[in-house]
Amino acid sequence: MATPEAPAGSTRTEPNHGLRIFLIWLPLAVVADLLIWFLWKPHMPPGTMTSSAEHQQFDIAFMAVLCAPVLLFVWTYGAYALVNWHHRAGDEEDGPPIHGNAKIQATWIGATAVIVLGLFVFGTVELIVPAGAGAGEGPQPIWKPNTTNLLEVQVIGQQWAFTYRYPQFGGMESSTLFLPDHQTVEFHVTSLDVIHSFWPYKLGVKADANPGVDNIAYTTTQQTGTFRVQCNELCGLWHGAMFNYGHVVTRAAFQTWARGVQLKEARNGILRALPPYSTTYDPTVIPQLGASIVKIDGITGGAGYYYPPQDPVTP
Ligand SMILES: [Cu+2]
Repeated sequence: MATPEAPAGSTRTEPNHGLRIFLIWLPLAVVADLLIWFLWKPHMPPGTMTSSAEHQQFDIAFMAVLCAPVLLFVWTYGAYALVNWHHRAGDEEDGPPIHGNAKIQATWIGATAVIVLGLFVFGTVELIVPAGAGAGEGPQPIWKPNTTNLLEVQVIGQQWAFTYRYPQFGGMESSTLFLPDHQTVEFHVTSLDVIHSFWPYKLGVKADANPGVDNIAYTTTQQTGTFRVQCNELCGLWHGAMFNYGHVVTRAAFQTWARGVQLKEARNGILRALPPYSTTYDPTVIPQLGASIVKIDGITGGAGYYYPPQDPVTP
């Protein structure tokens, strides 16, 4: 009886495939990460108009820097395997029946554990440091900004418009959101009817607008410019049309605008007709305030636009 020959694979001396794959992967990963960080990051959404937007841009870029080497490793390994380990003509052998490799297993478990646990810590820190990362934290925020100089702006969603109330300017209300530059803003987001979502994405802010709820979100402006405010919660027939534009302007321009609107609304009676400022908004109190209300242009106190889009005093 003939003794079976040892499989050819077991006698062949193999090059150090792991080292080769590593040496192909390493420069690819370094180049990809440098391109992502220095070329792509400055163009990543949501931009740098506010502190929370900039934090989010940093987070997205940082994640991309982590992901690219993983993706490139999979591609490098795949390409290397295709080139070196594909079936060759005339080779009918099976590969050697190997199983278990303590080094590869330990490397795999170690590397994935470090990545996942690292991301857990990173995500937690990034949520806390920018005071809730621009998302609504409810009426009692856990994470607050390190300043008491806050501009309060109440965001009021209704089918299908946003209006903005400024309690520090006599409770005046505007259909356009103006913010001063280099100012920490405390948004109080609420709704008059159904659930909406306040999403000025270039500000890096997104907060649900629920009726009867005061949902607080923070951000700090750091660049002047125009941004779009979009409703981000399906809220009825004209949800898609529920957007308008806001502006971050210089502090002086903001003061001029806000004082102007306050004066105008004091003069034409709107301030008197608006319900007293509170963190949640109930328009049903308006008709109770007196019969003169229906005579005030722009306030119906009923269904529909409670304070309709109009051209505010622009700075
Ligand atoms: Cu909506």
